[in-house]
Amino acid sequence: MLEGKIIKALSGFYYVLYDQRLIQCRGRGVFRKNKITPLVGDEVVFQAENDQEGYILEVKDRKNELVRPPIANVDLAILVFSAVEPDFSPVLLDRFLVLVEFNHIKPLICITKMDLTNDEQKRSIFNYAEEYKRAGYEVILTSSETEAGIDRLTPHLNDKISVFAGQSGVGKSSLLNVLKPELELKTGHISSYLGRGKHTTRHVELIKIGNGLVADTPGFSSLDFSGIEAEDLTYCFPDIQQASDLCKFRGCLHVSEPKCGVKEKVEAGEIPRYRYEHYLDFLQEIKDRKPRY
Ligand SMILES: Nc1nc2c(ncn2[C@@H]2O[C@H](COP(=O)(O)OP(=O)(O)OP(=O)(O)O)[C@@H](O)[C@H]2O)c(=O)[nH]1
Ligand SMILES: [Mg+2]
Ligand SMILES: [Zn+2]
Repeated sequence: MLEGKIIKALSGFYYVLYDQRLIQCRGRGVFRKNKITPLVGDEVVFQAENDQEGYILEVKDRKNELVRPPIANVDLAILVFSAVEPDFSPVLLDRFLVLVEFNHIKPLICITKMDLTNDEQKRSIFNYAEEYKRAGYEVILTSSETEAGIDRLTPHLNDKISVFAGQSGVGKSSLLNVLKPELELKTGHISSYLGRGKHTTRHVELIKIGNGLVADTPGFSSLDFSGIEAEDLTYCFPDIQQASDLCKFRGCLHVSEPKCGVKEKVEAGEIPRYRYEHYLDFLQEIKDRKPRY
């Protein structure tokens, strides 16, 4: 029995990376045994029938599992935002950060298209970058046009499964093309027409970039907070979580409770007010959510 990682799933076959080779496997036994459908990213135990084919016997415990796109064991989410075209959106960034933290994935903030910014826009982005670093995040500023900052991005991919996430048109495919020119991914409007709106059943595949594996489809195609409860939200904001140690009441939601450490840090300017406001907006969104049956 051997162990490997599924890097592609297509028409009933799972392609398991083992010792630099791809073994085409069937899921025989797995479904009946532990009722688990193998996913791209899974660590599996398999039996080889020869050096090209085999069958999967067991799926190892997952550290996380994304639904759309279906990938397991994602280590890093590269949250791609453009500085301009479209303008940088802190509220959308905070939304992605919550989803990523909730799924126990490490986020990396990448703000790209820096070549298109004027001085004032640069200052604003530098300022945001500082604030997000202070909140505990890693931030990298890049341009796919000039390739500035790309060398700082590459080492983060090593020895991990990564997904790129971000709204349409921010420059995800352009970044991947710079990281791996052989990919020749379509950029501009074409990819949006092909990839968005309809439930495409196209397969997910992990591609090798440097020493890491990167999903070829954008992570987090749904941005709603289903599954996240009001009490979870504090833990999805590392800066708010840290400040909450100082809250007088356990279970403080930092809204109107007295002696709230979070509100004190906001007043003192140590937590940016917009982060706190996004927290409140998201909390309200969760509270307003209709129960689903
Ligand atoms: N000047 C400049 N243009 C960029 C940069 N990155 C991307 N673009 C342009 O922005 C547009 C959108 O880039 P894409 O890479 O296709 O964006 P995407 O995030 O993959 O978009 P979807 O596939 O729709 O999700 C294209 O016209 C790119 O040429 C950059 O760093 N600088
Ligand atoms: Mg794209
Ligand atoms: Zn509080």
